Amino acid sequence: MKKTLKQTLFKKIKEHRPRTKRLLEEYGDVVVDQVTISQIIGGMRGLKSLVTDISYLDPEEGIRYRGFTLEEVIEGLPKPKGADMPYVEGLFYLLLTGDFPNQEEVMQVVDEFSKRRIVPRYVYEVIDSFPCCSHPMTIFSTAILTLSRESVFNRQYHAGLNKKEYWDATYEDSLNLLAKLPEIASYIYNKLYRQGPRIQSNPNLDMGANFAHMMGVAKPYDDVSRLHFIIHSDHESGNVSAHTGHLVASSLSDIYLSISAMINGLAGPLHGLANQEVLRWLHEVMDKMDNRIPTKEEMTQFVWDTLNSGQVIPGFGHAVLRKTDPRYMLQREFSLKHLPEDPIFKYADMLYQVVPDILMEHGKAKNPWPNVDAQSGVIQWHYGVTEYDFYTVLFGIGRSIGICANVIWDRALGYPLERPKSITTDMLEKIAGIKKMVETEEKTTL
Ligand code: AMX
Repeated sequence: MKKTLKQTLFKKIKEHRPRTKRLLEEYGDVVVDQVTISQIIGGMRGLKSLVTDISYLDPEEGIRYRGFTLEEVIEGLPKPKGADMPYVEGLFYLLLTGDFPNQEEVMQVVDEFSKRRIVPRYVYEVIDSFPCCSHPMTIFSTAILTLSRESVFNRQYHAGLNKKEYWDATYEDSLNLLAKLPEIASYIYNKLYRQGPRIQSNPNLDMGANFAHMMGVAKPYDDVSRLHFIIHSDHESGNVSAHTGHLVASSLSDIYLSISAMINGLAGPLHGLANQEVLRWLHEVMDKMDNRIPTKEEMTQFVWDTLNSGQVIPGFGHAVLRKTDPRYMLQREFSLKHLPEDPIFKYADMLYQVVPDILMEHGKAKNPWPNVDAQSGVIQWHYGVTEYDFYTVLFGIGRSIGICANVIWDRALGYPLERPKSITTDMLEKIAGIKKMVETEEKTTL
């Protein structure tokens, strides 16, 4: 009998624990980085102060999951029969263990997800009770929060759980939650935008196919969903959603509280919400153009108008990346294959041609190239999911997979409560030697 994911994971955890222990006990004083005033005031950019083995973001290359590029991940993971994109459940296996699962191993995870997918009725009641015009991310976050009462971790913790077992209960919570996310998200979608009867899930389908089925969207939306969830799952630890998930979980809040919190971070326009902002912005342009494809000059003018009115161009720039996001490129390749003639794709592609040069001339953004959000909504739109307020929920399903994997490992390795130190502006001025200079200046003036 093949080992289960949980058994394989436990073996990896036991192998890894001594590495963390040795680093802490024997090399704890080794200096990794130093911090500047601009990093302290400027959102800690580039400060090496977190650890994760699930993924690493190279500024010049883009994301690698467990050391593998996205192309290698998509190539190496098992795929459902007839699909171009792999099982999302297989990605979860890879993120947790660092190993590509074989067909039998991935099917065990598919089966686990299927068994845990039923959402308690009270969650639907909470969703139904939301006032109209609530943003789907607010509803999604609340629905997840509501599930906290199911937490295995909470139950076991209050009964007296050994620290070494924290990861196990968190693993159970994570699977229970991840399996339910497509059900919750598609319910929110149907409630907000379709008002028809809910499409029941099909326990024989994998996560991507089941989501497409519940959304009521035909093939290849199953592959679109798999691709979307896989490429959005992790982007190392420092981005707002990943960091929030880790931070909240570090106080031993359960996975539901942690994932709900990370969803709230993802809902900001500088982070995950940028994917809906791209579509909103493109539609403003389309309206102004009476749906005609603008010339390069016209599009250039729209971009400058947005910049000159003090707004950012959504879908461009990145806090870490310094080249075109490989997640953008993968989606562009998909679009070139499946929807090259779609007008929205043509609009988005024109942005790709004009925005980088403009941002360079504008001279502010450190990275003028497109990020993941510049393309993801275009694909959704093409397949009929045109309610762009919903796009960040899709991002949230994917991102939850990576954060759950991270939190399970955080607990397995006993990472403590996160608690950096803050100082005051007075103290910073003192460190910079500014206060003394200002006092001297004042005396001179007097
Ligand atoms: N359009 C206009 N100005 C931009 C810009 C863009 N796309 N990207 C960066 N800038 C500006 C910043 O606002 C900042 O201006 P300021 O000095 O007046 O404050 C300046 O360029 C320097 O910023 P930076 O160091 O290059 O970026 P950052 O690390 O501060 O921010 C990000 C990164 C993503 C928030 C920023 O590039 C941005 O706002 N992009 C548009 C929104 C977006 O696409 N977000 C999604 C990112 C990916 C994700 O998380 N899903």
